[in-house]
Amino acid sequence: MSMAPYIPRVAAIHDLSGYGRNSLSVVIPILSTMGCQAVALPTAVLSTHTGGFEDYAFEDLTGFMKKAIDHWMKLDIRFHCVYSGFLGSPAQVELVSDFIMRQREHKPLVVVDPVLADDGKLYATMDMDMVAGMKYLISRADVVTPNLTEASLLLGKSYKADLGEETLKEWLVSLADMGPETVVITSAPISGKGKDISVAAYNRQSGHFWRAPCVYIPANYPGAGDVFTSVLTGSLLQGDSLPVALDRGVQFVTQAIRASYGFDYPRRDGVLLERVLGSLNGPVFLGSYEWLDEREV
Ligand code: PXL
Repeated sequence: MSMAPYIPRVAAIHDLSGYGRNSLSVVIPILSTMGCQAVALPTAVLSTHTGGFEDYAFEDLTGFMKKAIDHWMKLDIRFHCVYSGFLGSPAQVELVSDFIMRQREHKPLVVVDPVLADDGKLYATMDMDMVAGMKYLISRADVVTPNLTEASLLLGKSYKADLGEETLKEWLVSLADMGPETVVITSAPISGKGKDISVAAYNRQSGHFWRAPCVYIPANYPGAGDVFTSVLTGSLLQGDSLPVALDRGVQFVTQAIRASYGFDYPRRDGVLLERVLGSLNGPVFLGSYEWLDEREV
């Protein structure tokens, strides 16, 4: 037996938004708690995230990223996973895509969270060039996790909060047709269930659709999507199946929002991750995922 440790090593390609519980500030603690080595490749540094703060300081790190990737390649560092999120400029798409190709022989799990927008609106630093870049980048991914707004932008469809189950499935399949084997759409409404939302997923190889429903909590916290995708990624790297990984992601985000919602503080400060992080270490109780349907493959 080899004495080298087996710890999944993840290239975590996100920004560092100093004051804010999002991006690397949540990706690193979640992956570490789930037993993965998070190797950070910051895409930009900010004083705060861009959701609800003005006049934030923003430094793009495209030049640094190139040097860091070249250094890692020279050291022959091999990654079990490449996980990208918020990118600072369209030029970074090329760098990340090139890095994925250079790691290909080690067969990393490539997770791309195409961070662009939410609630029908682009984030402050995003534009249609970044949308075009993300369309290209998802073609290199194994797993993608757009929210409903990002899914509409990637597909060039108009954003609609209530799609209906059949259209949601069409969107999942169309995104999979763009390259990724697994597509997860977050914040997808459940038709006929009031304000309840769910996370819906499709795997092209099996033809299965899955859904993990979440009870509605009237609170939108910036960074919740980063929390979800980080738990999903950690879970897949622990060897869980797709529906179990969805379920764990949904349950953890729900728990984090519940731990936060009863307190009076600005939502822009994000969920109280510090209060719930430890539960990622505990035994897994599977709550709620549903098998939706399957397609002929
Ligand atoms: O959580 C996504 C995200 C990541 N990074 C920055 C952001 C946001 C969302 O607003 O502003 C800088």
